[in-house]
Amino acid sequence: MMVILMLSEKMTEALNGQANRELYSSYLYLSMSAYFESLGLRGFANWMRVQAGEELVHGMKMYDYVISAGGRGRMQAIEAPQFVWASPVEAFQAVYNHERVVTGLIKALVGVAISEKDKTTENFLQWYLDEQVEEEESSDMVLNKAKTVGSDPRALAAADKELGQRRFKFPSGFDMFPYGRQPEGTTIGSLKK
Ligand code: OFO
Repeated sequence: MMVILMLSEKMTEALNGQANRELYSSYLYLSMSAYFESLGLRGFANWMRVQAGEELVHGMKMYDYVISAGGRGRMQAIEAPQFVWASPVEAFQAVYNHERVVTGLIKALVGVAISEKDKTTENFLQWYLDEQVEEEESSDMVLNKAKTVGSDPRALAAADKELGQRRFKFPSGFDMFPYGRQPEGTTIGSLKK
């Protein structure tokens, strides 16, 4: 397939940089999932693992966009995330804070698209802006839940059960493996009970 080069160098670099941050987000949430696993809170671990899957998709969606616009994906080192948190509340507070930072990064990326007069990329980034609204809302909701639960063991067990219900879903139209059909059973997000 012939691709018309559409992205400026600056735009390509900025998109590759954000794809890296999305993968970092995935890594951060996977680290939190491992933290909750270590506490025996598998529902909390599930919520974080689904979140990690979503961030991976955000990064891949950006990577695919760079390619479809004639650019080249550039892999860079992914920063090591934090390893331990003082409490579930502290971890969820960190999720909320992180999402606020990411919203700022996406807005800055929109700023690059505007300065590069790149309307197509600006439109593409609208999906990420909408996603950030959802992510800030959902992380705030879970943070409040964790605060309410505190250290009450029964409330913690109930919240763990509830967060264990979260399931991963690919965004509509997104193909994680665009090079051909994958074997059955290769879905992200299935958690052994
Ligand atoms: Fe990629 O949305 Fe959260 O960070």
